[in-house]
Parts: sequence; structure tokens; C-alpha cells
Amino acid sequence: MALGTTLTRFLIEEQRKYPGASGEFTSLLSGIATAGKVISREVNKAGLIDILGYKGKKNVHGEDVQKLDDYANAIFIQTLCHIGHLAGIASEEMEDIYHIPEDCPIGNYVFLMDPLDGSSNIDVNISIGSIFSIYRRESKGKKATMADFLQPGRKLVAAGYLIYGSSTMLVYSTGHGVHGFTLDPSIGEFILSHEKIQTPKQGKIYSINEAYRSNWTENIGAYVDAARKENKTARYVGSLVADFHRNLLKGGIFLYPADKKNPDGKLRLLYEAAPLAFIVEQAGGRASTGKIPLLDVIPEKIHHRVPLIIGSEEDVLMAEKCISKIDK
Ligand code: AHM
Ligand code: MG
Repeated sequence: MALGTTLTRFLIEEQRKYPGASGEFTSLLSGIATAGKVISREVNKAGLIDILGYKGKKNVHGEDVQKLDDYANAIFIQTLCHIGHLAGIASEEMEDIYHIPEDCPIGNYVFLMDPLDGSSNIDVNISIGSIFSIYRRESKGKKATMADFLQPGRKLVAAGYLIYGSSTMLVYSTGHGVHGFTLDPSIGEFILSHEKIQTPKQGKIYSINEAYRSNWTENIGAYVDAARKENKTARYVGSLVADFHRNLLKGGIFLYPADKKNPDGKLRLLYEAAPLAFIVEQAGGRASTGKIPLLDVIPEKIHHRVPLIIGSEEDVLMAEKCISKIDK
């Protein structure tokens, strides 16, 4: 692809490769990119919190100001629901499904998101992100149904994330490889910077919150000990998008397992684990619950939690082997 390819040009050229493509993804992804730029701008101002007033407090004008994660949620909804390709939205920030208002056209897809993942890191200038995914809806009526959302990751048609770090990036896949774009703030455009990302088959990094060791089951401890014996190095930001993105590019494994305190793990299947599992598989990596492939888990409810082991293929295979040997 030509040097300096913008996201818009890339999307148009991808669309041309698939005759019969309706252009729906092109407009959805353009909308996601626009929402990402707005959120990125607000995240960059987070250091001014005490001056401008954020976090549900009043601003200098005495007006109520939204928390940044509620703000990100609202921006995605506002940007995407008018496009006409969605029948509903589910979000980590919303208890229930959001139905597209009646004055907007209804489409064939449902959109799921964690609008601001790792938001506890905002105040300390650490990378955070937005995670999104898209399923084709199964129902035919005017409104999306719960069944449209409760689909296994295997049925995803697109997924991706935005990372608000030292640069803002958009990384996505529609099932034809994984592509990364970096925001050039001087022109306000995402520029293709990482075409056809392939994650290394094996990495040096393992990422897990080791403070929870006393809660782990024996098998997780056994894996981490084995990883340390292989001279792997520990890296844990505590912001999933940041940990995942680093490991995707450098190679490595991220684990947020079930433990004695959280028997279902912490991370959400539909908003966090399945979209990243889709991306990692497209990049040649692997994702698992420790027992079954992550993409095969059937969600029971929209806020379903799941243990997550994700990253370089060899590393995840080794973790699965340790877990199946001593399954407690
Ligand atoms: P959140 O959705 O409330 O932001 O929680 C998800 C975050 C992930 O970004 C991160 O991987 C994980 O929680 C860190 O959890 P812990 O602090 O328990 O290690
Ligand atoms: Mg989250």
C-alpha cells in the first residue's frame, strides 16, 4: 500500500477488492474512527481534570460534566446510530441493549463496545483504549433482539480497538488480516502504519496481575513458574488494550484467569475478550479460556465474564497444556 495511505483510502480500496461489498463496513469504520478522534481529544485533556472539571462534577461554568467513560459511550452512540447500518448497541457502560431511535434507519448489524477500557488509569496518564465489535444480526424485526448480541466470537464480522497512548491508533480486522492506523494529529487523519499485522509465534513477555497469586488455582501458578523458567519477562499495565497491543506487536501472553475470588474471571466476553480474540486469531495468535477456544464461548448474557488467555500461539498452547495437566 502507498506510503501515507489514509484510513479512508484504505477502506475504499479494501471495499473494491470484494465486488458486491455494500460499503456498510466502510461507513461504520469511518464512524468509529471519527468517534475515536473525539475521544482521543478528550483523553488528551484528562490532565486538566482539576482545572476544567470532570468526573461527574461541575465545570468552571457550574455545569454538570460527564465522566470520560460515559462521554465515550455517548460519542460512539451519537456517531454510529445515524449511519443506518445498526439495529442495536450493547456497551459495558450500559445495563441494557440500546435500541436505535425510530427516526434513524435500521440496519443489519449490532455493535458492541467497551467505550473506555482501563479508565482507572486516566488520571495518571497511562494508555487506555476503546474496544469494539460487530455481529450481523439474526433477527428480522424492527428492533434488535437479545439473541442478536448473544453470539459466539466465531460469528464476529469485524472487531478492533483504539488505543490512546503516546500516539492514538486504530487497529481493526474484518476477517481479512489485521491493520493498524496511527492518528496524525496535525492533519486529523489515521494513516496506515501497520499493514497485515502478524504476531510472533512466541514471545518473551507474560502479563498477569501477580498480586492475585494467593487466589490462583494451582494450574495458573504452574504456568507462570514455567514461563519464568523460560526467562520470560513480566509486563502488566493493568489496561487491557495497552497490554494486548504491546504483546500483539512484540509477542507474548496475557492472562486474566478465573481464580478463587472470581470464578468467572473479570473481563467481559462480549466487550473485551471476544473482539481481542478475533483480532489475535487474524494476526496468527491464539485465545483460550484455558479449556476451550475463546471464540467458541456462547454468551449467556450481555455482561458475561470469562477467563482470558491470549497472545502468541506457542505461549497460549503452553499455558493450555499446563492448565489441562493440573486442572483443579
Ligand atoms: P474496566 O473495564 O473496569 O476498565 O476493567 C478492565 C481492566 C482491564 O483493562 C485490565 O486488563 C484489568 O481490568 C485490570 O484488572 P486488575 O486491576 O484486576 O489487574
Ligand atoms: Mg473494560
